[in-house]
Amino acid sequence: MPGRRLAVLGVGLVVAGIILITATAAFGSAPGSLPGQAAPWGFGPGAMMGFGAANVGSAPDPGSPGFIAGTTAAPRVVRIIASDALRFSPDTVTVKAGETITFEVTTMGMMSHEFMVGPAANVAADTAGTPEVADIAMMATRSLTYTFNGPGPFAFACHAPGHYEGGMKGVVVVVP
Ligand SMILES: [Cu+2]
Repeated sequence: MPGRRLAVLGVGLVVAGIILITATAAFGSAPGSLPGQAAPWGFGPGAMMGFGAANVGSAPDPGSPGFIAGTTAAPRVVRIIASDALRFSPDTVTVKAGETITFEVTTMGMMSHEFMVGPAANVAADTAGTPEVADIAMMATRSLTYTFNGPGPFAFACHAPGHYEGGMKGVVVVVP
């Protein structure tokens, strides 16, 4: 019966369409990203540097095309991944003197991490009062905004037990 075959074909096309739409939606939000958050590994704005690049998802840094210095009104976003290997990626962040940066720190892995940023000596010593976000759990993102006044040196670190000793730290390079 030609009529029945056409009806079956029609249903098949609708099902194929739904599958296509679902697949597109799945690709649009990277695994691990939460609703309303930009994907930490970059299908969002700034992702053109490619999967696996250290600064995926971050705004252009000083010296890169499109760089806009962060201000207190409009901080520049730097995305950092914290891993089970006790590493931050990237582990070197370049800022312009006086810039305000919002660090968006995402944990990729099972371990919870912390993110402290400030004068290098205070970060190394885990000095009370140094800006910090804690309990960044698996696939969670927490942000911390900091203004880099003065020449530094500045650093960042995770002071979850054993992590700093395991090498979980990074440096902030200040350029004029
Ligand atoms: Cu850690």
